[in-house]
Amino acid sequence: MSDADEPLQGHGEPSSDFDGSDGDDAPADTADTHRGGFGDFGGDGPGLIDRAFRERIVLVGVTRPDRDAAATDASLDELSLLVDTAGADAVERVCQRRSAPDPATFVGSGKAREIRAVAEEVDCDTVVFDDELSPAQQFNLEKLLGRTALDRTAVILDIFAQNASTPEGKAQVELAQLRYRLPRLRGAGRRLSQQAGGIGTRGPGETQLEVDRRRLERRIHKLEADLHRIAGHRRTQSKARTRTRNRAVAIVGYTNAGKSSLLNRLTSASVAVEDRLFATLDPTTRRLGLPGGETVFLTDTVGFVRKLPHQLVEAFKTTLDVVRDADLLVHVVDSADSDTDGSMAAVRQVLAEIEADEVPELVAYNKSDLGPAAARLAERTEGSVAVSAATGEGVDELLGAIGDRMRRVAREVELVVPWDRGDVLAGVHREGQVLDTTATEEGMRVRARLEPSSVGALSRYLVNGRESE
Ligand SMILES: Nc1nc2c(ncn2[C@@H]2O[C@H](COP(=O)(O)OP(=O)(O)OP(=O)(O)O)[C@@H](O)[C@H]2O)c(=O)[nH]1
Ligand SMILES: [Mg+2]
Repeated sequence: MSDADEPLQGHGEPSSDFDGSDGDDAPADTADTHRGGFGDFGGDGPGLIDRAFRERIVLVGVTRPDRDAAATDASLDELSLLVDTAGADAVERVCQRRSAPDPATFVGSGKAREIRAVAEEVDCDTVVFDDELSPAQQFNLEKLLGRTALDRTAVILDIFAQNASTPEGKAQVELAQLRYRLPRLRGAGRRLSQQAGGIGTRGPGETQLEVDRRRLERRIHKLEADLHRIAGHRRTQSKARTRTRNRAVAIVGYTNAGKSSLLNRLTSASVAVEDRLFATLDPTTRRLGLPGGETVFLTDTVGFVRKLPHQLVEAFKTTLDVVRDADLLVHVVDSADSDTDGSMAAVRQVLAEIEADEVPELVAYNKSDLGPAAARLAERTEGSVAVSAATGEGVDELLGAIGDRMRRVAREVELVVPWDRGDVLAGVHREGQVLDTTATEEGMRVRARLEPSSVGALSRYLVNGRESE
């Protein structure tokens, strides 16, 4: 067995390639880390994680001075839903008010003892913290609590792992998991590698930890290369799209807001719709005809959540390129959500992380069939619409709004401005956003974002047939 195929010790091993091999026979090192199936991400064979029983979980939330207890409670409600989606039951919660996290134990050792007592009382297997724990905090807490300590990130990664179905989705999730796991590799470090001195190791004295780390790093590089290749393929497709001059609209929003339902409603797509968090991981694109006769490409993609792990955002960057490169975002908001503002802020934060915050946004308050909230919210927000993906109510208005916005939004064009037309060049700078300039023999070649009215006036300087719809 080559060393790349061999399971890592006690860490529910990632499969090699996309062949579904698993590491179920990895020797457990539960004596050190208490890791059960839930915290293991359970390997990733072709199917979902098989959960023999539902773990009992205690949730821990910390309220910072700038937040109130209600916000912590709301965040724990959501964590409870995440835990449920991951296949476990939240049976108790512990809250704490604290100005700054304790570097060693996050909550402080006194509070940790209290959590341990609660955990013993309710007989729970795992404690989940609502904020990301550093590797050291996680390790120390497991020692203090005598059971697995996880954070919100691990739970979200676990859900993604269960939901990933395509090779790209699986690779992205595995990459995020490995990046999360790499700094947390420990416990086995005191043992010497059984392979020390063998091919692929650095010789006697290398610890199992070092061997594991190098294997993880190698796997991470392989996944990065695979994803890069897939993204390259997608870029070629999107260039083809540019040539056909269709413009792109991306549906974004909080998880479970109804994004896939809306894509299905507007196009003939049949994306799976579920009352479940992160049902969609892979993007789906369909053609959409607008009332004005134009056609755009509409894409539904992965949903966001508060404190979406940065490892996931990073791993899904290539998928999310479609959001960054879109001409318009339709931001779907669940109007039945009790904190629509907070959810929208969380979505916008992720949009900023993937550099899509400059793309114009059209807000669609969905689920208008459930009550008057959607209409009330739409009234409050200029330019937004109320819609029901379930009944079709408001869909015509939404299509009209997308058409209007597409006619107004700036688009990227390429121009060659003759050297004797300094006035035109000045006009481009004044009216649009110049992205790039190159001096050529015929004149200044300019890549710029311009509004359609300016594009019309400059049409004689446009190049590459990218001028009009
Ligand atoms: N009542 C009502 N329910 C809706 C509406 N739109 C979606 N839903 C329900 O909301 C749930 C989530 O819908 P999806 O379309 O899967 O939501 P999503 O935003 O794609 O979710 P993820 O892919 O998991 O992030 C499902 O149970 C849908 O049936 C609506 O307009 N009205
Ligand atoms: Mg979906």
